[in-house]
Amino acid sequence: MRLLVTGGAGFIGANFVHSTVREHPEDSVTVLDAFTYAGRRESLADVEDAITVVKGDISDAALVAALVAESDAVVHFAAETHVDNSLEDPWTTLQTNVVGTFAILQAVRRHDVRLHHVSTDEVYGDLELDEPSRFTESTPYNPSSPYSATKAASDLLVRAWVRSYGVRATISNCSNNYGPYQHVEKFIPRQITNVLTGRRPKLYGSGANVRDWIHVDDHNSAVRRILEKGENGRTYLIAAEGERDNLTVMRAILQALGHDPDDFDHVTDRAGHDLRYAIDPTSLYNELGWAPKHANFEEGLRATIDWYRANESWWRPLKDATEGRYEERGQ
Ligand code: NAD
Ligand code: TDX
Repeated sequence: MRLLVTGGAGFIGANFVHSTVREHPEDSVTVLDAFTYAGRRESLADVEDAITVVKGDISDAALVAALVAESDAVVHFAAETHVDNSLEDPWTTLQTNVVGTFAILQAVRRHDVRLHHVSTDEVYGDLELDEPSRFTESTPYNPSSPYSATKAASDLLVRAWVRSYGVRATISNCSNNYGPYQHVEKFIPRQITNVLTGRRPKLYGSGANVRDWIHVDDHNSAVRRILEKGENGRTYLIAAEGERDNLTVMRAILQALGHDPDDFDHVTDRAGHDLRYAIDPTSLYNELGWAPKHANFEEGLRATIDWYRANESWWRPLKDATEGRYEERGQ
């Protein structure tokens, strides 16, 4: 397959490129990435000789059309992905997530190329802590933040292009990812690198908020399975039964790093902070026979901590600027 991977220099995209080069050497991979603050050539250094990297914006219709014309499938990861940034700068988020996805859709429509659109469980809004139900493919969309609203909009565009124009596309909505190459603005790497740089970790609010954690390699193996076996027009929910509240994850990180589990600061809560995400992944398990390989969260967390310890040269250049932005917001 000739694969076009948008956002391939970001966290999940770079891990997807690594696993594709490793497990599918018969594929050719072209990365299209704007190299925003979140995209890094260093994340692709190990595979740079095996792939083609194009620097460009997914909203650039002519560039996207030219690249799509030479591809068999597009795996669309590129997005503005941080909720806190989207609250501060909703325009950039809307431009990339909505207009960018529109440009991808027009190109795959014109050239009849298969698309897999990578989305998030945040489109469903949030759940109560004690609610027995979890998100399924039929849960109504109810996004809370500029990030999740624009991801929801992009999903709806994909559905409309399937129905109206016969575009061959699938969508996946995944829960919170963790693993190597995740930007230090995100919860888990932020706390690990705070400890490693002598800063105190920062918890929003009381830490009661629940996220449903999945290892990035499991997310990507599910994306690959959907790309190969998914039914056109379908939405698949990806998760690995990994619900944990933020306080529990915070304490696990501190303990794994040999610190007192209460050695952190409570900081200003996020505006509109979603309380709980939880996905029922049964239909993906049953229909596509997929299962996670890294379902032990504590083990995956320890391996991720080891990766950040061993790869300071990757994250160190990002750290001070990221913490500077958080400081300005009181977070
Ligand atoms: P990330 O922020 O680490 O990477 C995003 C990448 O997209 C970067 O390389 C960036 O340079 C690139 N990009 C941004 N704007 C662009 C533009 N206009 N044109 C071209 N490239 C652009 O994000 P991530 O965490 O790897 O997320 C990837 C995808 O997975 C996103 O669509 C996100 O919504 C989705 N997702 C993420 C998670 C998670 O926990 N991180 C969970 C579910 C779904
Ligand atoms: O310093 C922090 N302290 C803290 O308590 C940060 C950065 C976050 N948090 C909390 C907020 C959330 O409840 O931790 C939780 C996780 O926060 P993020 O890492 O910002 O992730 P979240 O907002 O849950 O969204 C993530 O998962 C779904 C990704 O950023 C999205 O792109 C993805 O769609």
